[in-house]
Amino acid sequence: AGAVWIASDIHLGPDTPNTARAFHAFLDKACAQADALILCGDIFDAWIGDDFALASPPEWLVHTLDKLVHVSSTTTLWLGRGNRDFLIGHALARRVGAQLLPDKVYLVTEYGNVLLSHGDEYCTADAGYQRFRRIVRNPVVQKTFLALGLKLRRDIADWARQRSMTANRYKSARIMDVEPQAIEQAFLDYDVDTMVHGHTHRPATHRHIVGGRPRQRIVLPDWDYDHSQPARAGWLTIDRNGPVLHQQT
Ligand code: OKV
Ligand code: MN
Repeated sequence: AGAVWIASDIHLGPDTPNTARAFHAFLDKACAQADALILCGDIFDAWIGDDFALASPPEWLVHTLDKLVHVSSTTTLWLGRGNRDFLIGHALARRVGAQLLPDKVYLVTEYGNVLLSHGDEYCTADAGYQRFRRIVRNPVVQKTFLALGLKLRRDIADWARQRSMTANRYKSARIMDVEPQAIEQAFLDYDVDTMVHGHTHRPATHRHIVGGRPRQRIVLPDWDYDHSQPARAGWLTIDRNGPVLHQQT
């Protein structure tokens, strides 16, 4: 009892049927064993508004929505937004019976206090991304985007994805990872010994000494059963004995 399960970066979309299947199997297991399930961002590879998804959900999405409804009927479901599905809103949360999480979550567990987030906010060395983030997170910009027709929203999303792929080709691994200074500051600001995030797709448990105290930062893996060989997936469980990172490769 008292187990929290956490996963992120599943990146579901129209061309990830195998990842969806693996994720649905994970949801069944979480239903049976977790007291709460937290999905902390990028469950979807793109999200251009709840209205698009809910009015007449595409085939690939229907099954996932039903699964999430089933999960929330059995266990507490929390939904966080990532850098890709940052437009997820209360309509989707209501549709699947989940609660929306704020950007940073101070999670009180039987094991101790944990700072949980998607993780992109710590990638402060990536100036191009942080600029994109500031723009698309502006409420006025979001409201304007959501008022556009579906076709135009799709075209803008395609354009943004193309642009991002081109830009990322010239970014080093260090720039695309979290910035150590931003991590240290978060440990101090939130006064926690454990941080959990996803986003970087570099699963690990990092040991840090910050403010003279040992701390740990657990990075969740991304999921891919469609484009990667071998397939990858994973999640974190936290109960009174502490966090355990479960990895499937
Ligand atoms: C999400 C990312 C595409 C990274 C655009 C205002 C704009 C929202 C949007 C468009 C894109 C989400 C909603 C997507 C994340 C990308 C490419 C790179 C690094 C505006 C509000 F443009 F009008 F200002 N978007 N989509 N990227 O396709 O899901 O995170 S998306
Ligand atoms: Mn991400």
